[in-house]
Amino acid sequence: MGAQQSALATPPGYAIHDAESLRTALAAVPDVARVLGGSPADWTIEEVGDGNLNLVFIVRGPAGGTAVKQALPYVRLVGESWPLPLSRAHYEHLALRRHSALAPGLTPEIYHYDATAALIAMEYLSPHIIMRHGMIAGTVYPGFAEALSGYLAAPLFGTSALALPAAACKNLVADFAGNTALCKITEDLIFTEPYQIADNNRWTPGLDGHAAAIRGDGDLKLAVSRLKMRFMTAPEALLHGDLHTGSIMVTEDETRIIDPEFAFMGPMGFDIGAVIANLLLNYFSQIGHEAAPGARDAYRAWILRTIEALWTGFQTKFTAAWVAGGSGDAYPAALFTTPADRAHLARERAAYLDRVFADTLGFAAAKMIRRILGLAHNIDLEWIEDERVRATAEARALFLARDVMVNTHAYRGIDAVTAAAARVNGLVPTLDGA
Ligand code: SR1
Ligand code: MG
Repeated sequence: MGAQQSALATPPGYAIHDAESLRTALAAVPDVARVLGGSPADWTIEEVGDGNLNLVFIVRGPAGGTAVKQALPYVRLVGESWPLPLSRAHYEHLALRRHSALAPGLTPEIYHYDATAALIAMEYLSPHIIMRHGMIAGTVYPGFAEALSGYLAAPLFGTSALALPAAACKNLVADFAGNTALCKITEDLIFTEPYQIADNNRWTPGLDGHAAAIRGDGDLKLAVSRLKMRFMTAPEALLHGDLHTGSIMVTEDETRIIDPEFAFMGPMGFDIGAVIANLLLNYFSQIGHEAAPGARDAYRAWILRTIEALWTGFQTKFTAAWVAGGSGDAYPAALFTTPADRAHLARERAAYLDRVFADTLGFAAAKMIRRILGLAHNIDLEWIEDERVRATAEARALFLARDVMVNTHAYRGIDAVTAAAARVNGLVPTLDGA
């Protein structure tokens, strides 16, 4: 994909920062200089980005710190051969502002946005860590499901036509419509490439047969294409767009959501499915992280309970928001005034949530498959050094994902998914060359 494209021209004034140029730039921003304190010469600056796309600097001063994210004009994971628009920083800061207004306390505070430099200086979250790292270490996050279900329910409801007038929804679609390059990454890397021979694809030795089976699975290719169609054509709410456990920072008591650069108006289930997929991938990866067989069983059980609590929490909060504040142009209150009308509407809410649930499962399955057969993998699995163990974990995840995507409607509730995950985790998969 990227290899055929030419380098992206950057606008006048844009330059890729190093520590010293960033020091000079931040010194000229009073809101940031105040947070850091002291004089610029006192600040320590470290580039710590380990994501696929951007630079991330941690800047510390005598009074405090800031995390500075700068978009590169290309995909960091691949290099300059894959250009990527700097405008993603604009969409990220726009989404952060909108989401933080609807879900206060769950995103980092923004201190400064510089459109020319494609740079956001935000709150330095400490002692928070990337959730993926904590889960690899087997750390329980007791408040996570409660916080994240709130983050999902409030912005997904609050940016939908259930909460907003029609014109406001259309304006939101317009505000994010230009984020096409980031959507295209998703359209290619999640919904297309894992199902065909593609240069970007890679997988663990031992999974050749599994990858070939997926490429030859007509039912699966139809199912993922239906999901792609929904992703491309269902502007239900303002999504984060890349809500994996690398986009979530946690302590045992706090949860913060970062990195919504893939934000656009899309189907709600895409965000919910992203979180569930990443929890399930971590669940299957535990075989490669436990000190002895079974040592992480309690942790596995916590992950499955968390998945259940996440969905039920979302469902409850979303329904409550609709009952309390459904003042958007969809389902106008004036049409539902009698007890019979209200009973119809209650059934309609349940049906709506059933459809979001089906989307959630489909998107979760797609996101599991892409992390095993596509370009960008998860360290939950990648950090398993023994390739046979990693392939075993991945084959189990593929098996579950395939069934969930093709037989979505057989999964009547979230507990059916967690029960299936537990069953599949006990399977001994057949690996190539076994
Ligand atoms: C080329 S970008 C690969 C992936 O990194 C981001 O985190 C998104 O998940 C994207 O699909
Ligand atoms: Mg990201």
